[in-house]
Amino acid sequence: RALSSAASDVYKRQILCCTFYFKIEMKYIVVLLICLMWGGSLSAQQNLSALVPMPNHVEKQKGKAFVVTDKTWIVIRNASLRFEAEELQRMLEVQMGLRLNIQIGAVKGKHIYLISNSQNEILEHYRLRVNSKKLEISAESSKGIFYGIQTLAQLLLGDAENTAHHRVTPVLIEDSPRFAFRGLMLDVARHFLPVSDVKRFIDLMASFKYNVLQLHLTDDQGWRIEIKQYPQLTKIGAFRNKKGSDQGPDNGYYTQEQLKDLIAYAAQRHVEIIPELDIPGHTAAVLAVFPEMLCQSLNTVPVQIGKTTDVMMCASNEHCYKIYQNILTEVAGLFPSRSIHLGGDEAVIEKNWGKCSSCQVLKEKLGYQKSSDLMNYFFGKILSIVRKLKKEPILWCELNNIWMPADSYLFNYPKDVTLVSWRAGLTPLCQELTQKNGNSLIMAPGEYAYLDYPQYKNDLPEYNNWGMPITTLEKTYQFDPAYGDEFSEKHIRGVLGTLWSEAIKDFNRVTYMTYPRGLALAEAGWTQMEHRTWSSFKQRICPNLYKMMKDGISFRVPFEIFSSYVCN
Ligand code: TNX
Repeated sequence: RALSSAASDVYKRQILCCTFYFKIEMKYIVVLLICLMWGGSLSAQQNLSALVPMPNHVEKQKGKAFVVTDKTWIVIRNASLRFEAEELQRMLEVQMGLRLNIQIGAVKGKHIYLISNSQNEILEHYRLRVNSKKLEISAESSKGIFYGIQTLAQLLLGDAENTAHHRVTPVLIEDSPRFAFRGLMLDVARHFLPVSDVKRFIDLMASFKYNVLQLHLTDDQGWRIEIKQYPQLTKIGAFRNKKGSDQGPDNGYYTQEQLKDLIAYAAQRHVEIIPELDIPGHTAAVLAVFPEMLCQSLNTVPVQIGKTTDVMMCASNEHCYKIYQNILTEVAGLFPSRSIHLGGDEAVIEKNWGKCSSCQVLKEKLGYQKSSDLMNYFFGKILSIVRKLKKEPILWCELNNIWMPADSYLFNYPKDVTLVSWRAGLTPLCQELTQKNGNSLIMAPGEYAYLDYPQYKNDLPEYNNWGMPITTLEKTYQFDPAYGDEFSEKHIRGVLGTLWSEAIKDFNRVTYMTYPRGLALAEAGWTQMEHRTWSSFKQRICPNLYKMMKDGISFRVPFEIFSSYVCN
């Protein structure tokens, strides 16, 4: 009976979900029908594994199940694991309908134990042991405990029949990630997302063991972070649509108080927020506020905040460095992350510094050959500010970009800069360069990790406004962050999925573009290649997508991978 009432609940939710989608756009109807049929077939399937990312060591155990009753406690030794215990309590209440008490101290008996032996938050390993006598999650950090809880939640999700009877099947899982950096990037500059939506995004990503959220806070389309010393930055730079409302999609910004709250919210879920302030290109919003940062000999027209433009900060202009010194000081004080991302991508150098007389004078003075060499000067000054603030710089790996002669490198990245490989086709070069020079590398290659690219032919063609390549779920799943080179793995920090938002105006679209490809990237970041297979992944994502549907989270149904065996 428990199962059939759960199933009818499921169907009610599906109908609700259906209405929800229906309201968004008529053309989703076909997708919805597939959802419904799919949901139906899933609710009949109670034993599917739902582990995503796949843990790196799973041993099935013989013996009887652990039975959860209303007398089972969640036991922690001290209050340092209170948040994790409450997470577990919430999860069990949703999945089993039992609200367990949390006990602090040394307790014996058939209970659920969360044991963190130290508080070394760098260590992400956890061990999950289930037998008839106890259920225990142990780790070296609260982060490890949190991940053990996410794994337990997925075990219960994939074993619905036992879960409905409050049973947990015996198992031993020893797990730690392949890469320390497992991130997603939200571009809140092109279209703004309110704090509440970013929090929902964090909830979801944390459940798949992502640990970094990069916020792309500034671009040509908007400046989204309050800087106390320069209130005009948000007063003007955050409002490109004069008639729009205060909070998105075109307008809006985060106050420092909101950001503190968001950072703390993310930290509880073991997600570090890395701020990105993109310079010297992608800067129309700041240049509209501070025209004195432009190359003075060039620009007579006021800069418009709006579309991605060619306009750039001026390398030879001291205002840039003074203003950014102040901005970066506030940013460094606000974000506890050790990293600051400074962009450095798509700088249209010849059109700007190449035509600016004072940049040319500076180029001669420094003995540089090309205008692009001024990137060394520009970032030399900016990076020394960042170092004094005790932060580590990250930049997009921009080697020989499309505005440069084919055989020239843009500039020499100092060793302490972590680079992010992003441009399709350039990853092997970025890998070679960083390995040779000793820089760390984060992998966000366009071929696999660009979440703004369409997921299937003709999927939302109205948003594919600049002919972006299609990146299917299967293609994303093929991503090996080491590009098959185990020797270069050591200098690779991890994986970043980037959701550029020129065409993404609301939270439904954000999650629709992110999932299910975000599940494939989570597994690329966490799971060793030998434990990854596409056929197993295709099955394991089903219960997770089904849960998202029940939770009212929009995602793209990957109908192209359906066949009778996938969800059966
Ligand atoms: C390139 S990726 C950009 C972004 C765009 C994106 C669109 C990168 C470092 N720069 O500014 O939004 O392509 O796919």
